[in-house]
Amino acid sequence: MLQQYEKLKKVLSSAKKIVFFTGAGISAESGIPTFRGKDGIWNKMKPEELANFNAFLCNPELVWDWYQYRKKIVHEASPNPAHLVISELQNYFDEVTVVTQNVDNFHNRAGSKIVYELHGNIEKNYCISCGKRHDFENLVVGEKVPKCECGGLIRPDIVWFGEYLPEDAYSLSELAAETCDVMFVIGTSAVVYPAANIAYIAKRNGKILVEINIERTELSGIADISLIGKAGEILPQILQLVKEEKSYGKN
Ligand code: BV8
Ligand code: ZN
Repeated sequence: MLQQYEKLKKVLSSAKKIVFFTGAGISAESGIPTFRGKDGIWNKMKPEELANFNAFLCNPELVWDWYQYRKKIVHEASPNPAHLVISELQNYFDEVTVVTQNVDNFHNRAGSKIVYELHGNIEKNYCISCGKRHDFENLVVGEKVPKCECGGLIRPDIVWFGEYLPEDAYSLSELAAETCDVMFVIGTSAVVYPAANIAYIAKRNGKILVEINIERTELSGIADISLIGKAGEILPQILQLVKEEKSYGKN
């Protein structure tokens, strides 16, 4: 592991643009359950039962309630040291971009400035009829599933299975993967597509891939550096490393 850190220190000393590609594992230490781990939420129910548009049409209350429940967990939790370090690293590199599959809004709450949310954001909603955004205001409360003034059902602004990812977020993420110096892949099983492509795009463009995970994944075989451990413990060590190499403020 020490050798991996030495290698990482060298890579970071000359790096200018960093991308952090994150998944549910980076929020695990905030108390947010992951999807596929042993305590994963997909073990209790199948994605197709809840995280898809048909499920919402068939049973809007069940799906709406599930997201309200997850939003409550997110509101009672906070970004952990992993999110906070990623935000702090913005002071040591020319550009720090976050590409996240998570919908928990923690990277924004931690102060990261460039955040591309490939699967949406649990704080955002829109009307399925007229598309109007309903991020809290003018929700026709009282009814189980809020309705838009036009009468349409309001849904979470989250990308469900079988739905396209937001065009701008995905293309900007591809560009970041093609133009960065180093990509950190943190807390993802890398089984969901097209999001997982982002790591392969970086690799195809000859970027250094650094994986941080508590276990090996589909990506471990192509990672240049693989740090096994909790993101909330490893990221503060990486910040320490950077502070030894770079001074605060744009380098
Ligand atoms: C699409 C939002 C085009 C919902 C999510 C076969 C049939 C049908 C579809 C497909 C298929 N094959 C491929 C597909 C496409 C499908 C897909 O990829 N399915 C997979 C499951 C096989 N993808 C789609 O449907 C996408 N859309 O393809 O559109 C299209 C359009 C029309 C018609 C056809 C195609 C949309 C995918 C988005 C789905 N939405 N979430 C919600 O959140 O409620 S996916 C869900 O998985 C989350 O967003 C999550 O972010 C994402 C990825 O999971 P991870 O983040 O990696 O989390 P996971 O639990 O898996 O892993 C956690 C990791 O952390 C583990 O490795 C663990 O070891 C590690 N860890 C744990 N603790 C720590 C840690 N690491 C570090 N520190 C710790 N402390
Ligand atoms: Zn509407």
